[in-house]
Amino acid sequence: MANLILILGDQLTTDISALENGDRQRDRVVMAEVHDEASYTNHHKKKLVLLFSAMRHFARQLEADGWQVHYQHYHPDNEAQSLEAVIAGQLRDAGADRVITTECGEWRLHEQISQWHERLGMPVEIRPDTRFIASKQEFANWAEGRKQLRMEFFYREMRKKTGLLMTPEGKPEGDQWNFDADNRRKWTGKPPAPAPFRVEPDAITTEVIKQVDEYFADHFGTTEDFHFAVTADDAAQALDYFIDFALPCFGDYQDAMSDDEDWLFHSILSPYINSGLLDPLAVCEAAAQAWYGGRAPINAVEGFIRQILGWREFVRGIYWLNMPGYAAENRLGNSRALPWFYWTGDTKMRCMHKAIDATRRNAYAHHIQRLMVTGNFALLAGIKPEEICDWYLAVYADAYDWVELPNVLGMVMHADGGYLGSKPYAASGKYINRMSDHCKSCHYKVNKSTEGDACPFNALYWHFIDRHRDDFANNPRMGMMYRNWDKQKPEQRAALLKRGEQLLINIEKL
Ligand code: FAD
Ligand code: DLZ
Repeated sequence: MANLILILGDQLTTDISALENGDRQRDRVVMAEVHDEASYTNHHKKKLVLLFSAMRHFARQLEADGWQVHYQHYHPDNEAQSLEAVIAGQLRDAGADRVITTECGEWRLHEQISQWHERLGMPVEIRPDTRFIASKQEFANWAEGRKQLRMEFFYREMRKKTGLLMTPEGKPEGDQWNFDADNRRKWTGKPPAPAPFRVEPDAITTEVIKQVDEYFADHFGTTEDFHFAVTADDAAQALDYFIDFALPCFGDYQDAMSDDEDWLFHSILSPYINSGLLDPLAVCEAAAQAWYGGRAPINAVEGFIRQILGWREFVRGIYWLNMPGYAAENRLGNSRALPWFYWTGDTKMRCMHKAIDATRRNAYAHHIQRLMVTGNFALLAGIKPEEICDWYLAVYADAYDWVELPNVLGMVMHADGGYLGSKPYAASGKYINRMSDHCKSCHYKVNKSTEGDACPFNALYWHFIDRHRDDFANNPRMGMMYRNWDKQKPEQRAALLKRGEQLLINIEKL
């Protein structure tokens, strides 16, 4: 019996379950660059280059390993522009009698693939994705009966399960599960941040860049200065580089932002982990070894491992437990359209301009820019969840629905009513000033609230607090905000609300 083995663009892992027990002589691996996947959102040009080039390199590697591979290069005139059409064509061509694939990462495509057996009249075996540390079922078992899900408790289970940063007696290394309180330093230029790891484009990547510039000219971002890794070997070098040069400071400056440095001490590994070029557990193990070897402090290593073992696994669990309903949540009743400056970066708010401009150039912004700048603004301004979610899905090289949606809809927009996070990450300009040097070069004044040149985050923060009193006043973690609001003089409150209203009316001009 001959099988078609479908490998998707984010399944670039040689021991992916779909390839297990495959017959290299008889089975045919199918990989395809198709319009439907390349255009279901306005993917950043660098994400398209990364995926197409990584897919092409991966197909070559499979061939070198003895697999027969059918690979479809992108062309707008191709007849088959969906994965289903490619598979249907290959079934006819190869005379195969079964399709094997690994479960895909997004509900959208999962829905389609789960109907293929009927539509194609052929058995379709969908195997579990074993690259995650917790299976979907394991997460569902953990979540069962809990009204609210908290990452911290799930993370501790994952630490115990993997033994990462655990003593032989079953205690957390350093006697603490979480060193978050030690991860909040402002960065003032020292120690210098390492330049990002670079791989210069080879002939395959150069060809893909030309094609993306030609066929996806209207997509967001730029292909200029493309320097991502596109093979597992190069991604492994990016990991080594991070461990050697950035991990030691990752913890201290995890929440910092800078006017001059796009990447600071972040790993920039998410595009590789999410596409399968790096294994998440191996990444965590490499970080843990750096601590055991005295090459990085515990607040850095624990903080880093928590992001992958904790947050990454947690959001994936939430996604699959709650889709498809989760995507339609809008518990704060937001109705405002996404301002156009999210696509251009053309705003006088320095922090927003910097975060969006870096996003446009790099297909990357670090977590605090995503959460506390572009995310915080969308939360305070009451942007429609589906519009801000689509923006995040489009603009980052690491964006896939399963990870983007819970982060944006749940963590940032609180649109799930607090299911993922116990309180919204709403903050005024004071927070941005504490964690960055943006405010000193901003058109707006962070120490003003109601004047025409006052930082928009300030009045918008209080406007948000006031208009959502019914949603949050009884939240114990928000009580202090309401006490602070109620303590202010009525004239000051009225002036803040008036300024907030004006900002929202003139949102496109900020
Ligand atoms: P580092 O700061 O070096 O962190 C290490 C790793 O931890 C990352 O590579 C990533 O794999 C993981 N990680 C960290 N935080 C999270 C998190 N909250 N959820 C899941 N994994 C996490 N991450 C994505 O991979 N894809 C997305 O589409 C995405 N969208 C986001 C949208 C918003 C609004 C927010 C607040 C966060 C989002 N994140 C997303 C999480 C996080 O911002 C990115 O994983 C991180 O910025 C990637 O850069 P890095 O590799 O340098 O991460
Ligand atoms: C993101 C993406 C893009 C841009 N293009 C392709 C493609 O042409 N072919 C493919 O197989 N996969 C692509 N992907 C990744 C898929 O969209 C991804 O597998 C699903 O969204 C599930 O996570």
